[in-house]
Amino acid sequence: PEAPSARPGPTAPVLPPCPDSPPGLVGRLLIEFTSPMPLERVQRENPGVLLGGRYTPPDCTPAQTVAVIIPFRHREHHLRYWLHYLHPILRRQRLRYGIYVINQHGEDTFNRAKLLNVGFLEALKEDSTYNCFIFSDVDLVPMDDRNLYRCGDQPRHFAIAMDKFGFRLPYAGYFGGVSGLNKSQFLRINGFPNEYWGWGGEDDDIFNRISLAGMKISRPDIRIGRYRMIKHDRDKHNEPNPQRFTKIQNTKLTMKRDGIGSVRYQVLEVSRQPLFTNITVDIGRPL
Ligand code: UD2
Ligand code: MN
Repeated sequence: PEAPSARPGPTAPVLPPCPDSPPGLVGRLLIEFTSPMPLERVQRENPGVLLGGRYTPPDCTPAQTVAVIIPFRHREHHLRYWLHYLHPILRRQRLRYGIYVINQHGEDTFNRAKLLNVGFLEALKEDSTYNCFIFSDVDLVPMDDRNLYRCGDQPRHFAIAMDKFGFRLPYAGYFGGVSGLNKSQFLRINGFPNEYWGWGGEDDDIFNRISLAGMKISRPDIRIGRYRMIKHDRDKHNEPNPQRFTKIQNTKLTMKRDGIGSVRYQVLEVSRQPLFTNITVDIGRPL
């Protein structure tokens, strides 16, 4: 019998590693949310995106595989803008990525951080090679494509200069909006809290977990980490959580028992759409 060839055949070219600074970035971008954004148009403009919202650069081999996780309920109109702006940006950044929309089933109180935990586990079930997890609100679009959606040797905070905060960091420990952790950073903090129901506090708890684990937040330059948030009213069933102020005092005690190791949920549907994977999940309700 013939010895198997060690060399890749002509159909499997070995691509060079993707460069640290991708060529062809645009820099500052014009972002607006006025003209309507039909999903068919977004699909037409992104023919290179594969079913489920997966993409791999055609010309180089990325060092990481990135799962973008979006907590979601009843924001279809925001999601269309997000997909319209982000797919081309992530493509120019030469990322290998997949988009996961984690849709909370039912009308009980919203729980952003628990949905993000679900996204981490479910993305890994889809593809065990994911090693970088970017957690993004559905209504946040970067205004500069040099804000690279990658993980580094410390947890990363991307959305540091938002229009709604006058393009400044609102406070030093702010970690909301868009953040990124690699797999080992995420596991080191036992993931995110599952017990923040309703609006607020969960991002500060995550910041506390990172500090308590001895890690430091890394951030882009303030001129590059700029974002637009689609203007919106507070959603139904996501009222400010009155327990948030006391809960964030207790992260040190709660993070050991409450996190990725204790998350309970039931996946109701996984559906691979042309531009994203939708995972509808029952995460229960506050005790
Ligand atoms: C801020 C933070 C956000 C989070 C939140 C408090 C910014 C830009 N973002 O967002 O990261 O810490 O405060 O919980 O400061 N969502 C739905 N459907 C709902 C409710 C929420 O899809 O019914 C998702 C969606 O992805 C949304 C995100 O949760 O972008 C955060 O909720 P928000 O946009 O209502 O809260 P906001 O803008 O004050
Ligand atoms: Mn918002």
